Amino acid sequence: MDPAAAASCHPGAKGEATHSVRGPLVQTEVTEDDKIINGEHVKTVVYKNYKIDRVYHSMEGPFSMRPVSFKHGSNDGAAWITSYHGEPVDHVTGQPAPEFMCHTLLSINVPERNDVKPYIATSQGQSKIEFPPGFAFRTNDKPPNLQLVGMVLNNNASRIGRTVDFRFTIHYLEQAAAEAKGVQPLEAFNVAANCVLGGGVDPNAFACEPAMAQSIKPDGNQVPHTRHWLVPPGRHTYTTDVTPDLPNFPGDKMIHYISMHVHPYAESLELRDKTLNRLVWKGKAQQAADPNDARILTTEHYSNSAGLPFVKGHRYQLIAVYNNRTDHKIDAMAVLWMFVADKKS
Ligand SMILES: [Cu+2]
Repeated sequence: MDPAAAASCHPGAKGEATHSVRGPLVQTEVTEDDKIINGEHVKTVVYKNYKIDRVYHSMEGPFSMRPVSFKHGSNDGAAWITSYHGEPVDHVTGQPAPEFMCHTLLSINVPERNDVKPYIATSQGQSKIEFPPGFAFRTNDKPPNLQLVGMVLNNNASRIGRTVDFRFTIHYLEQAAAEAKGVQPLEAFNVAANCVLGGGVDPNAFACEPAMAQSIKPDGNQVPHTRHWLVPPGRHTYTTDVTPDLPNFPGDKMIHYISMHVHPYAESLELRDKTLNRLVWKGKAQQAADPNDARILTTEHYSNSAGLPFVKGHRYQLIAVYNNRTDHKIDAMAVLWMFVADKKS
């Protein structure tokens, strides 16, 4: 399998890559542990010694991708993940180094489709996903297909000559414990801003200039699309009808967790129920104050046991706002990572 394809950062709802990498795949030293702390299974993995010697824009940085398993999963490999924390840390001090975060992923290879499907992702602005009480993401995937990915970003030239590790901490329950506690399983998918490069008009997308040639994909009508585009200076709103990319669930669902993936200079990302003309959820991104410092400080997330309705058959729209405060074009993406469960009647 082409490692570049395998490490595609942010596949769409149907599993296709939303942007592909051109960064080098590196073999790092790895330490791993899987133990019980306060009655909970805790898996830790550290990928060590990523050398950062220059600017790496989105998807250009060195990355590692290795199989992962859960020692205390059930016989069929099932592990119920209650929280996932993935972040770069300084190799020497062990302190978080969020400025070097492109993304981390818990993902699954789908060899028969030569594809990768991310389940859980963190990126600059949020390094920890903690599902609300009573909910967990259940995976019964095993190595070699279940993988952890860590990728470096360095948008700011002044911060070169550093070494970082990627540290993953995953809390999980085994099947019997999840059943005993009545934990509800979450299903993962994502919705992404999608732009059209020309050659046709797609009412679901907006027109854009692509950020990377590698991430351009033709749609069913051979119209080139990308989910990794360039934003000119100034404030811009990008609207995508994400309905065609939604999973075909058998019925209504409830959304219990949403996290954002955006690039520096993003202002907000919102999901709207177009059928009801109603806001579902809106998250904001907080940026570094200095317009020359391309860095996200925080992104908002949604986490709630009660949940938000996700209605089968409704049309959904994603609205991304970028405020490019520089004098040059910047790269952009806009993805919402969604976790849904069956609606309890
Ligand atoms: Cu991205």
